[in-house]
Amino acid sequence: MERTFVILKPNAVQRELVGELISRFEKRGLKITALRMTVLSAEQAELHYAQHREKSFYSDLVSFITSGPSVLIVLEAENAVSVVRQMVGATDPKDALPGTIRGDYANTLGHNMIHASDSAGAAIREIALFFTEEEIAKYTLSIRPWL
Ligand code: 3AN
Repeated sequence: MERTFVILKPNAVQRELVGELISRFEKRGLKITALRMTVLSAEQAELHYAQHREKSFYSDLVSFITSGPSVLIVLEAENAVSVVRQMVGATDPKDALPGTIRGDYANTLGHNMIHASDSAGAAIREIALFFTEEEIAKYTLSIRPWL
C-alpha cells in the first residue's frame, strides 16, 4: 500500500472546506492514517518547499502556508500518490479541470488550496517532516475488499 501526504492550506481552513475535501478522499477509498491541524512554522514550511528555494514566489509561498492553521493528512491506498494528484488537479487553477479540487475551488496559483506529494519519494520525505512512524495509524478498513 502506498502513502501520500496532503496539506489543506490555510485558505481551505478559512473557507470551511476541510470536511468537504477530506470527504472526497474517503469516498475515493483513500484511508486516513494520520491527521493533524497545525500552524506550520517557518522552518517546517521552508523544509517542505525546499525545492522552490530559488523561485521568485518562495517567500510568498512560505508566508502564506504559515499564515494560519493548515490540516496535514497522510493517506494510504494503492497508487495513492497518482490518484490524489489527479484528484487535486493542475498546479495553476486556471488549467485545473472541473471535478478536481483546484478546478472546483481554487482561483489563484499562489492560493491553490492544497498540497499533494508528487512522487512516492517526496511523500516519504514530506511525511517524515511532520509525523513520526508511531503517529501513523495501522489498521484495516473492512470495506477494502468491496472497493
Ligand atoms: P504542486 O503544488 O502542484 O505540486 P509545485 O510544487 O510546482 O506545485 O508548487 C508548489 C506551490 O507553489 C504551489 N502549490 C503553488 O501554491 C505555488 N506556486 C507554484 N508556482 C507558482 C508561481 N508561478 N507563482 C506563485 N506560486 C506558485
